[in-house]
Amino acid sequence: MSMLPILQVNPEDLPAYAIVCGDPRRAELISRKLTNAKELAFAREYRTFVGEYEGVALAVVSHGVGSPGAAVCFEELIRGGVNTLIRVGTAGSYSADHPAGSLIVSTAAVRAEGLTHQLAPAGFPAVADSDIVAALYESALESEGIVKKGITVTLDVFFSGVVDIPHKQYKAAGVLAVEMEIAALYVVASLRGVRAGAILALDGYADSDLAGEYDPHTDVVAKAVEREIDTALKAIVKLASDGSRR
Ligand code: R1X
Repeated sequence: MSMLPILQVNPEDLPAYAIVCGDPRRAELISRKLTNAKELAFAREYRTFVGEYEGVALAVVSHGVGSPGAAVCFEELIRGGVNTLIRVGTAGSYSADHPAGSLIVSTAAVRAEGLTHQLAPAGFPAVADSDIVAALYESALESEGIVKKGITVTLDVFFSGVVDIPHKQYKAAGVLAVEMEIAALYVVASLRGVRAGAILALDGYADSDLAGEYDPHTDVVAKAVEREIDTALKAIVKLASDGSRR
């Protein structure tokens, strides 16, 4: 197969496992935890590394902000042979029960964005792979700090306009956190027959009753990001050692 046109990566260089994250700098940070880490490409917002963690080959790829751009990344990785994708991201919390610095494992995402509605019919679920959820949650419990698993919501909007986003309804329905890419990841993975999951470090509140000034650049958030990266890497090792599930 020829070069993936947007990621600018040769599919032959891609392993089965990938950690995906929004920020190209975070991809580099994660790659430092790998042995034999190698940068394959940095095209637009998509920065691709490969390497090994405890003997398991994986890619680390940044997907940028927002579902349409992120979906381009997910689609090309899957075309290139990746069959297990874990998003390591940040999100805003809906509850003081899980403040900034906590982790959330997303079991499913509300499709409150535009992209997946151009991919799949209304009512199609954006749902995580249950083995990935279990591996992420079990791994997170092995480290100190809050971790919850449940439904998250994926929006297109970051800075609000004049339209009311029904945060109160999402919160009342038990949604844990809001971010901008998971619905795309889960729907693309389902349509293409691969497995996906996501873990989020909370970096503030999405609920206006709780929100102060947004500052994701704190020690608490940095520690949570470090914890979710280690959790995702451990989860990949668990998944790779349990070949019978696949
Ligand atoms: O998913 C959201 C988006 O990628 C979370 O953080 C970014 C915006 O700051």
